[in-house]
Amino acid sequence: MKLIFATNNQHKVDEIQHIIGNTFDVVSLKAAGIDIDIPEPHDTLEENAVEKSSTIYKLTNTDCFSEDTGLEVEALNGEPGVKSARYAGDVKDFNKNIEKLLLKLGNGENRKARFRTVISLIINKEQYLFEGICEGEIIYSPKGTNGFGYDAIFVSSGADKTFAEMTMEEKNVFSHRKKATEKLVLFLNKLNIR
Ligand code: ITT
Ligand code: NA
Repeated sequence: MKLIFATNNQHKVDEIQHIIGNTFDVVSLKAAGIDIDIPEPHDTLEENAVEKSSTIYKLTNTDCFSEDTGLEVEALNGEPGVKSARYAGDVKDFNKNIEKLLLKLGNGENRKARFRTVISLIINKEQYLFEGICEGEIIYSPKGTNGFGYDAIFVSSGADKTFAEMTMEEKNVFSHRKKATEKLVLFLNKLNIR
């Protein structure tokens, strides 16, 4: 079955398609021919995820899901959190976001951080949320070139390298997105949707 994934981030599409395998065909907005900058005006990942899925549902009248992800750094009171995409300014610039975060953390000893993904699914006119958390820490300077966003400065608990030094398969062993997506798949399987 086809499921529209209300995102403009191709990295997310690739990761989630890889986790889901071939049970579901994940169709990005681009692949569905939908060119829209979805608003994310809220203060929580949950509300923004719902906003994205309901925007696309209203537009297409088709079952769909979305996700909002944030990096929550303990010593920064949970920042950048919901502001992760545009932490350093209006344009989504990963390098500037990383630079700002490292500057704010300085040499601070508490490097604890977590990625949190919230998936919003709309199916049979009902809306559901699934959460995935990956605990870890922020290193002192970027390492690796794979992945996207903050991957180069984040080392997951239980790992010995950054997400940007991992293949997608390796990242998917630990990742927030993987945990949230597994819950989504379990739920769809229970509904007997395939
Ligand atoms: P959509 O809203 O179109 O889905 P986006 O890139 O704007 O895509 P978010 O609003 O969820 O996504 O922004 C979260 C930001 O957090 C994202 O732009 C990345 O910079 C970062 N991010 C999300 N997932 C990440 C991951 O797995 N690894 C590293 N950084 C990540
Ligand atoms: Na976004």
